Order: sequence, then structure tokens, then C-alpha cells
Amino acid sequence: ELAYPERINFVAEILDKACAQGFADKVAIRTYTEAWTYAQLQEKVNRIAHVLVQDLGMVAGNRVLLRGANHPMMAACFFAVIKAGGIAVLTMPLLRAKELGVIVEKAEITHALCSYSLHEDLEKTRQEQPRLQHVMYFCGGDDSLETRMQSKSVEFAAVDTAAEDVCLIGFTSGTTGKPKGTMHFHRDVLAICDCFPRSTLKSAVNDIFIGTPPLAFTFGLGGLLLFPLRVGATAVLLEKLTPELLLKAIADFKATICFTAPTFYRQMTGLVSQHDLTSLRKTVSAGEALPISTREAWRQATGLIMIDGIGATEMLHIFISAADEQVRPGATGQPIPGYQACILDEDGNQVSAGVVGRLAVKGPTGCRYLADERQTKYVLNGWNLTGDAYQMDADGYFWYCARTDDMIISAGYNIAGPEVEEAILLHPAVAECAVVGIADEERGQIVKAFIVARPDVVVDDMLAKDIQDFVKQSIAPYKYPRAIEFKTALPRTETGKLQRFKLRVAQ
Ligand code: 3UK
Repeated sequence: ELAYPERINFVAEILDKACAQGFADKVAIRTYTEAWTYAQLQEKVNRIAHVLVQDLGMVAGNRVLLRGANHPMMAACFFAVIKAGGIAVLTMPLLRAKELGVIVEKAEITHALCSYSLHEDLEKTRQEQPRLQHVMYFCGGDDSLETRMQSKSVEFAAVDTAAEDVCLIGFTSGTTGKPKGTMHFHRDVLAICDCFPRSTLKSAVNDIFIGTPPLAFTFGLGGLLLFPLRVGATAVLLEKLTPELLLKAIADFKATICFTAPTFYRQMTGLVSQHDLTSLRKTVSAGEALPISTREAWRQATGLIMIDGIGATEMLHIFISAADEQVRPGATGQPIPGYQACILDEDGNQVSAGVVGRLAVKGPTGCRYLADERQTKYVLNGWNLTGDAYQMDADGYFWYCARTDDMIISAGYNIAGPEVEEAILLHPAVAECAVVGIADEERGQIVKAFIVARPDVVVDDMLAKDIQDFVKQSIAPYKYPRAIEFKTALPRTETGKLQRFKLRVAQ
């Protein structure tokens, strides 16, 4: 069903086409201070492409590091690199010199466009990585990209690329281990725009997209930039969002579609009544499992049925999801049209409904690791293993259990940490929690919960005992947390994922 020509440059297909097909004067990207129409965005993209080619000597196939917070210039640089035939490598704003160095080396990066506010770490990386020769800064600095752009032509014909040329390398957020580079083709970018947004989100030209994930995270890249531009809609790009500021921005921009992680929705729920959210039509949660209590509290506060979806950097975007009346609280959903999913045992055989196993998916996008031996471990006959333990019910709905390496084995029982977290989150004194297995002589592992209490709650042994009793009432008693530690915050990645491994090593 998704057929693209053999030769295509997705930037021409998305941006140039939008301009040619009547959206030239529509606002493509907004912030509190700027509003760029599709034509203005295209003009900037073209000028940046000329700077890359003429001033920085970029040729097709060069890998270009991009570094900056969510901002229209980041978006323009991303499109410019790819329009000129380069390969974009978006990096998380919080990465430090050493982490950037690993990426520069691994992805053989020769060029970088970077927000001036983040220049210090990039300059350090550059000193240690001679291959990174050409660096230019935007939004500040001397001899900036913007200065160079001024003298350049506003016309730039997209470099003729194959649908199966790599155009972007996404690095995994790395909840454990070394970051993996995942390669994606021009046609993969079009495929994600034509799958989830059409089947599940049903986004259209009048939508206004908003949310928190960084553009360097493919969840944000798709949801906050590619999906809106594919349909002629408007993208709102904001940096430094807090739950309060996101709610305010939804009201200020009359946003209709919001993308963020479960923890952000939990934090926003209590603040909803102070804001006008009547514009909001769809709210998408991804990155981590969505607890039923989070979904339900959000529905009571806003009247909206949350769209949960599992995606992965390896798959580029969401591949299992459900919306509206299709939603089954607790389940992630069903494979979105175009994708297939199944559950495999350790030997790679399919298991029956209701049995927990390894999630495998197949579809128009898939895992292509950059120089990584894990390619043959995680991709079997076109099926991608995501590293998640899941089960499928008799109706083909997929239910998340845990990351495969987060399953806890205690006294012979298999316990999924997120299930215990979900039970704990229902306790009125609890704001956030993380459950891990810690070594125990007698039981192998015991279940331990790290809990952030709500403000104004007295934290003591009585509360811990009360939470333990509470959990035993709602799930099998052998799953209750034998150990509880209260904390003021939990370790999370920039993408909102719990870093359970950090809590385990802290023991
Ligand atoms: C976990 C979920 C339960 C799961 C991502 C949407 O998260 C994204 O990519 P990453 O590579 O991580 C992938 C892993 O995260 N996960 C994501 N969503 C869910 N677990 N329910 C969910 N709804 O372990 C998965 O394997 O950082 C999400 C779109 C693009 C993305 N890259």
C-alpha cells in the first residue's frame, strides 16, 4: 500500500510539495516569537543547503551532526542537510563532549551545525576528533550560519537520492549500555508519516502539534515536525517546557495534538483546571508504559482518551497503538496498519495468546544498526526484536510487561516491575515510582520500590507499610515490594524514561 518512487528525496516530497500544493503562505513552524510559513521555511532550508555545499564543502553521503534544543533553526538545518544529500545525525542537547565523541567516531561525522548556546561541549569534542572538520553555529556566535545564509540563493533543487539511501542516523537514548546508531532511509521517513498519523491520529491540515520530546528523539522528530508538515499542519516548537508551561502553551497556541511521555501527563493532570484546553483533540503518550491510573486521571481531568503507542528508535516511530473506542486500558493496542507483531519464546517460536514472551515486529521501517554486532541478535528474518517482554490476548491486543532485562525473578516467580509500579501509583500518597529487582541471598532477587511521595505527605515507615499492604490488596501478594526507599526524584533520560539500571547499581 505504501509505494514510493525508487528515487525520492523526502524533503522535496514533504516540504517542496507542500509549498507547490497551496501551503506556501501557511504557518509551518511557530514559537512564542516566530512564525515561519512553509515558503519561509523552504527558503531558509535552501539557503542553509547552499552554505553546507559551498562554504562547508559538504557532499552527498557526508554525515552531519545537529545539536540544539527544539527550535525552527534545528528543523531547517535538519531538512537542509538531507535536501543536499547528506545524512543527519540529531543529538540530544544534554549530551556532553565525551558522549558526542562516541557518536562522531561511530557515525564518521565530518560536519556539524550547532546552536551557539551548546558550543562548549562541541568544541571539546572537535579538539579530540580531527575528522569533525567543519562546524558552524546558529542562534548566536561570530560568523554564524545566519550571516552566511544572507548571501545565498533561495533556490536549491533537492539532490536526487534513492528511496533507499540512508538520510538519518538516530542514536538510541541508552537506558542501558552503549548507544546504538540506527539508520533510516528516505522512504522510512515517508512511511512513518503515512502510517500512525493516518490510521490512529487522523491528523489533518488544521491541526496544531505541540509537545516535549526533543527533535533528536525520533518520537519528537516525527510527532513535532514530520507529521505536521506532511499534512500541511502547524508545528509548535518550544524549549525548556515544564508541565505548567506545556499546559499554558497548549492554551496559548490552541494546540490540537500533544505528544509527551506518561510522567509528564501525570504531572500535568493536577494542573489542568487552571488552563483552557478546549482546543486539544488528541493526546499521545509514548516512551514508557502508560499506567491505567494515568490514563484514567487524564480522562477525568480533560475528557480525552489518551492514545498510547509503543515506538522505538530502531523502528523510527510508533508501530502498536490504539485510539478512541479501540482503546483497551492497560494494553498498548494493536499493530498499526502496515505493521505486524507477534510474541516469540527464547528459541524464536511463536507462543500462544496470554503467554509472556519477546515482542517481534515487522513493517515498512525496521532496525538497521550502524556497525553493530547486535544487528544479527535483534533482527531475525525481517522481524525486529525490540527487547520488550509482552503478551498478546485472544483479540490480538498487545500488553506490555517490562523490558526483557527488567523482569524480576524472585523465589522462582517472574515479576514485571511496571506491573508493581502501576499498583503502587494508585496509592494516594505516591507521585512517581520505580521498581527493580535487587540481589537477595534467600530469594535470588527481591522486589524493591523507589518512591517519590506527593508534596505534603509525611514520609515514614508507616507510609511504607501502608503502601505494601495496599499493593497486596490489588495484585498477587508475592509481587509486593519487600523493600521501599523514598526519594525526592527518580533518574530519567532526557526522553522521560526511567533509568532502572541506575537504581540497581545504587544498591
Ligand atoms: C519503550 C514503551 C511501553 C519500549 C520511541 C515513540 O521510546 C521510543 O524509542 P526508544 O528507542 O525506546 C524504545 C523502547 O521504549 N516504550 C516506548 N513506548 C512505549 N513501552 N509502552 C509504550 N507506549 O521498551 C521500547 O522498546 O527511546 C517512542 C516513537 C519513537 C520512539 N523512538
